[in-house]
Formats: sequence, C-alpha cells, structure tokens
Amino acid sequence: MAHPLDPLTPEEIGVAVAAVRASGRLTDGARFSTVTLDDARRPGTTGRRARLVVVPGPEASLVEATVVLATGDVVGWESHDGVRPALGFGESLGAIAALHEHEGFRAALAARGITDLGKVQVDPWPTGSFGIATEEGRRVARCICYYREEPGDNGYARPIEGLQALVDMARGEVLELLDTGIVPLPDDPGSYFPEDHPPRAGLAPLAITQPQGVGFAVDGHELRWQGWSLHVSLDPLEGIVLRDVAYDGRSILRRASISEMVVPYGDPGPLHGWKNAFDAGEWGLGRLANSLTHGCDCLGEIRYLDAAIADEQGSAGTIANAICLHEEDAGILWKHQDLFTGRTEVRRKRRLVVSSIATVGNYEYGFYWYLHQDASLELEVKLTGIMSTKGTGEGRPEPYSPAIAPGLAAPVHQHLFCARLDVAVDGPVNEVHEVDVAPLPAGDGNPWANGFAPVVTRLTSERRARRLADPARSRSWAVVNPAVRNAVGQPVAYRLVPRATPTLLAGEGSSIAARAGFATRNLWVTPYHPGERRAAGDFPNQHPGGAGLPGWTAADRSLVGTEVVVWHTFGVTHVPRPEDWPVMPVETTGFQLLPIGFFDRNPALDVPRPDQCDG
Ligand SMILES: [Cu+2]
Repeated sequence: MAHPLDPLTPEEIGVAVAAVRASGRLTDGARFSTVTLDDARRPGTTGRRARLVVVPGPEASLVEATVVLATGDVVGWESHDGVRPALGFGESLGAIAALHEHEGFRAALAARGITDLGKVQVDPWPTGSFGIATEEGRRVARCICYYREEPGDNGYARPIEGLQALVDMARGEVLELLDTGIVPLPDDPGSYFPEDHPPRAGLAPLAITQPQGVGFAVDGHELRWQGWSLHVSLDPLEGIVLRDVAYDGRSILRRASISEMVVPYGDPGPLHGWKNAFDAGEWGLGRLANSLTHGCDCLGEIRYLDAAIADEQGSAGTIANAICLHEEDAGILWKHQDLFTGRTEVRRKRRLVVSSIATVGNYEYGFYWYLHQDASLELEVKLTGIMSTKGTGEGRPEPYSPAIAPGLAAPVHQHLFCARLDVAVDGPVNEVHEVDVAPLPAGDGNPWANGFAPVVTRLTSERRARRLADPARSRSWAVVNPAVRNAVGQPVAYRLVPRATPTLLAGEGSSIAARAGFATRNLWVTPYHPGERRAAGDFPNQHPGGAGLPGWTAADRSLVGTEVVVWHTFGVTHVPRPEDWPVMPVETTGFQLLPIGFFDRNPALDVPRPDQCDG
C-alpha cells in the first residue's frame, strides 16, 4: 500500500510525462528537468499530484506543470520567462561535443601541444550571472578543461589552464573562447589509485555483524526504530528528504532536507572569479546520488532504498541503493560510577544512519542523518573528492589559491548548505527563540561576578529572525511549542544547535551575495508557505539574485501563532592544503536537533545494559 508521501513510482512518472505531452503544448524538443511528487501542503487539494519542470525549447524559459495522477489531468501550467532549471546532463554532453568541433578550441589546444581530443576532459560549469549580454536569453555553461594522458588519469591534476569556453548548452553553440595564455601542465599525475600506493600493513580484521538481523523496520519508505518513526525518500535536487519525523508518536519535523547549497570560490582571477556552483539547484544532490555498495560506502547489516528519477526525455530510471539505512555503534550513550558503592551503569549508544552520497563533478558530498536513542537528531555532511584546481606553472603562490602540489593550486572556497526544517514540535504551531548564554552584570545578586545565564529572545517576525551563529555565547535556537508544557512547567522544545559555522565571505556587492542571499545568515524563519521551498528560489541557475529567503523575509511576516519553517545555513570555508590532494580526506559539517524539555528526564534510561557489563 503506497504512502501518500511516497516518491513517484516509475509508472507515475510515465503517467505524468504522458499527460503533459498529450496536452499538445510541447514540441518533441522539450526536455524534462524534474518530475516529482507535489508534496506541498495546500488546503483543498487531495490525491497525489506530480509537479513537472519542463524546458520547452532552447530559450531561457520553462514551464511548471501539475498533473493529477489518478486521472492524468493537467491541472496546472505556469510559464516562466527568463529563468532556467538545473543544468541538463544531455545538454552538458552537447556542450562538450560542440566544443570538440570548434576550430578555435582545437587550435588553442594544438598551441599547447595537445592534438588528441580524446585526452581532453571538459567540465561544463554553471556560469553564474554577471550581466553579460551574450548570455541573455540563453542556457549557457562555462567549460573548463583538463588533460588525461591515459583515460583513467585524474584529470584535475593537469588543468589546461588559461583556456575556457562559454557554450550555449541548449543550442550546442560555442559563444566565446577565452585564452589567457599557456601554462605548463603539472608533472604530478595526482594518482590516488592503489597501484601507485601499495597498501599499508597492520589493519586487523574488524567485523560488524548483526546475527539476528537489523533492529529497524522498513515498510516501503517508512522507517521505525527505537521510538523513531519517519518517511525517507530522495528528491532529485535536494537529496534525502525526511518527512513526518516523530519520537514516541510525538511529532518533531514535518519535512527536512537540504533546500540549497552553494560553493563560492575566492579566487578573483579572470579564469576563476566567476566560479560559484549551486550544487542542489544547478545540478541536483539526488539525481547525482551514487549507487552505494556494501562494505565500501556502508558497513554492517544494510538495507537500501532505490530512487526513481526521470531523465531529460521524461523516462523513469532507477538509482539502485541510493539511500543506505543501517545501525552503528557510536561510543557511550551515558555512564556513571558511584564512588561509594562502586556500582557502574553504562550504556552503549546506537544510532540509526540514513545516508546518501552525491558526486558533483570533482566533489563528493555524503549526507548522514543520525537518529539517536536520546531522541536527538543530527545531520552530518561529509565532504570529500577532488578539489577544483588551477595550474600555476612557475607562478608565485597567491593568497586566494594555495599551492597544493608542484605547479598546482586550488582556490579557497566555501561549501554552504541551507537545511529547510518544516518543524512541528508536538503540534503544528511553533515559535522560535534565540538562546544566548551571557554574563550577568556584577552587583547585587551577583557579588562575585561569576553569574551567567541563558538569555532568551523570541523571534517574532521574519526580519528579527535573520540571525548569525555565535559560538562564544553558545547561541542556539529553540523551536518551542508554547501550548504544551513538561513536568516542570516549561514549554516543550527542540533546539537547533549550530556548529561553529561561517557565512558567505564574498563581498556585499558581489553577484554571488545577491544570488546566495540565504548564505549571508545562519538562521532564517518564515511562516509556512507551500511555494517557499528553495532557499535561493526555485531556479537559481543564471539567476541574477534576490530570490528565495531574502526576498520572502523582506515582507517581515509575523512568526507568532503560526506554522513556521526554520532555515539553517551551515558549512565550511575550505582553505586547500597539500593533504587535501590528490583526494581529500573527509571533512565534516552539520548541526544537531536536541530535545529541550520535550521530555521530563533523560529519555534513554531504558536502553538495555550491554550483556558484557553484567556482573
Ligand atoms: Cu572544499
């Protein structure tokens, strides 16, 4: 029996695409960007609906269509001019083919001694938006190139620096070739393959087994484990989506996902200054998800979820093993040894992991939702893969592009994610409080000046709720349900605990500051609106900016007595180091959701004592 929030099946994708085609409003040249379940809560609508984003032709325009799946009726058809969906894979290949055919490109390669096009790796990138007239009305990509002596080489070790092309992806037309001069290819092949790195010795076998099977139950996309219940699926752009997350039947989140992310680069040079990638909205964290393999990506007793995703022709394909579900030991959960009696109670912490890994060009992002036995919830993002590189030849090191290997540098950059948390802590109506822990003024009542205490500020409207993290004051944000009290009279709450996390470092007047406005604050809160799903707006590709959170919250809507959505921008600023080359050891970022007075005591007292601890 299908759950109403289940993602579209391949058959439903077929129904939706056929309905839109049968409308007669599209030509054969139309491309399907995304075909997904329309899961926005809209009063008065019932039944499963599909939302399709279609590009009718090569122009910068698209159509959002809505299809009622039970009847195949097209009930929504909205045309938008001047916007583009995520880059298409087919169009990306078309851009590469067009570049291969281009005389000027071939000549520029020949000047560098490269005549075999089979040795040239071309990476199309989203081009951003800098008011360049040539790009108006087009869907374009900026292509950067790398050299592979052998097909299996690490191309990023040998950037063909100095050469770039602007390509109209939809028309397969090279618009502009930029050649700033020849830079020698680095010698280091940047191999991370075992044949070049004989394995070290000394790793004793480590077996993780669950001889009686897993401790969680999966029914379709529904998951139950240790008090938790939730629905898990994969969105083509957002990646993992959690819905109806509850503990002991008490709701916490209606929907949680990475609504957008951006990678702004800090090198201002002509070949790198335009580099900014919205890896969710311009590429897609779900449609780029890996098929995960047992013993490699996930260890232990594993269950997988597949994901059905439409391709550009509207045909449903399946990413097998796109989401990995497993339990893992995560150290101790709690412990105390009584000094007088010697009695010791200790509990192991088991967590349930819901994960997926996306490969976006040179980089990998692993998304790991952890459900804990103390009813806390965590998202950890693991960043790995290969950095975007730059050939330097004999050039002097530049502060914004540290050297990582001889003749090779990597521009500084950030990875800034925006989690959209449609919260429902013990009910739909919540409010958000900022909690700082601050010193109390010395004086009466604080004679030793040692006093410090939480200072709570209710965030009552959208503008007031544009906030920054402040680790020095242990700043956090509590999502409070004022209508429900715990045993000591406090309103029940879940606290969003940020890690020490940056915001956007690009200058205020920059193009990326306008386009990735969500990344200028760590917290935003909005009243629930079904159309507000993506932190940088629905269509960030080549968008000039202002869409999404900065635009919505300019209205300064009230956050009192209403359903609210919490948006958290978090991430890392990556200053490349030689140790990140040729492949980067995992770096992590993320945040935590912690019950605060949601329970009357530690909810994990009933976790059984491990057998080995008895006696
Ligand atoms: Cu990085």
